[in-house]
Amino acid sequence: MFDKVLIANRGEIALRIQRACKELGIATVAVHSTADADAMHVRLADESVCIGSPPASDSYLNIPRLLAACEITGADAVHPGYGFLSENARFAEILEEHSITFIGPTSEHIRIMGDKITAKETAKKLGIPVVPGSDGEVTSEAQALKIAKEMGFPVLIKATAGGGGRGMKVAHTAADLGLALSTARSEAKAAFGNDSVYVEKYLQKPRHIEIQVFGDGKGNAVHLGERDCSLQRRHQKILEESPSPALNAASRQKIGEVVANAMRKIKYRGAGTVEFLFEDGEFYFIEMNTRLQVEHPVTEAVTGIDLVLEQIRVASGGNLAFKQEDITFSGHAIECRINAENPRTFRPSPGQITYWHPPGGLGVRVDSGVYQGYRIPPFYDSLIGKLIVHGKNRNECLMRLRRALSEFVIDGIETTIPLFNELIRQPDIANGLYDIHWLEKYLGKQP
Ligand code: MV4
Repeated sequence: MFDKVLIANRGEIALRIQRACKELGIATVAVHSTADADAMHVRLADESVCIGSPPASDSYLNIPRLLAACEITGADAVHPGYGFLSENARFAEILEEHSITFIGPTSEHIRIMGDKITAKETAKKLGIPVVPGSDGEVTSEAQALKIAKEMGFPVLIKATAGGGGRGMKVAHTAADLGLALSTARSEAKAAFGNDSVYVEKYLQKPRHIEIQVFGDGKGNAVHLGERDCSLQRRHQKILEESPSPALNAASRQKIGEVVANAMRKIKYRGAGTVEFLFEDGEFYFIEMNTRLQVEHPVTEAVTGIDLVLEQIRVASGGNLAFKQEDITFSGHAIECRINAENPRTFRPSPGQITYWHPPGGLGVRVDSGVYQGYRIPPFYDSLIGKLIVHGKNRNECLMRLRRALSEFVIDGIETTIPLFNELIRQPDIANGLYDIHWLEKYLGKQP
């Protein structure tokens, strides 16, 4: 096992990782920018190193400075959390070259899944159902038109280097195709420095359902059920739940087995998420995330498995602690992302938290990196906490969620809590009847 883990992240996830390290008896190193000197992750770590100025490029994304912090502190492993360098294959590779363990998959697995065409090809070869579309890159309008006519409109042009929705363009008819292609290309070039695109059948009312997987890098792998992340705005997830209200036990087990088998074949190591669109009872692979995700506690709540602790165990060479048949799914969990934002405009609302009273009680978990008196800096994303509620079924979970939200008091800044108070009273949400467009439609209809 590791002696000392450097946590290359900030906020709630840095604390989450510290907790797992503490339980394993591992010392922790926090790194931070000058804007984060007073952050909770710095206060609670065994050691901390200031690595630069507020912009992430000078601190949380700066590989030479992170390496220096490892060297100064003698850390033998790095946990990247989510975002920042968590899916940077080069970072994983550099750490290995310095005999420091990257707590995550191999750089090769990160690289394969970072390129969406290679990811899709890999998924297809492994027997995972994918969205119908072009075989690889599309370079001309004539080629795109041929494919579009074969599968029928509408089609979606996607950036090969994309992900998270950037560089996507819909073409509803052949007349739209030229412009969609050139716009997608130039947006991809601007955003990723790579203008490669591919074409897919556009699914018009899917749900976003993702399967949590976990492997030990030795060919043992399991699935830990799904999370429904369809409630999102501008590709930012707002609320996630497990199990998905749209799945039955048979389809859950079937897709779970397909994905777990694929992970066994590639000898995947650590936590991963295989993302699908789900429409009319069918799953369509879109992407794989080779990291821990923000919404991982939803899976922890229904499986009882500590995903971060297991990530650390397998990264240090341990075997998978459970077999598929050992995993049982219990009850229902919902996570609400508490952002420092105006709940209508979603404009960031940094500033001082003058009062902080998180909810508690049975089935209630709050993961957060803030405290009363803390001043939220304006430089990073606005997630300040997550409320995760568990119940024996969806109804009990919703009852507890309503109660927990009513207890949560945060003063001094605006937060998304009022939005959740509204959402859980909507019949479509109460009944689990929502697709990926529901939230934006709802927000568009509100005064
Ligand atoms: C799609 C799609 C419809 N059809 N692909 C958006 C982000 C990226 N992960 C994939 N995305 C989509 N891919 C096909 N073939 C619709 C989306 C999409 C979406 C997906 C998941 C969650 C929210 C979304 C919001 C808008 C569009």
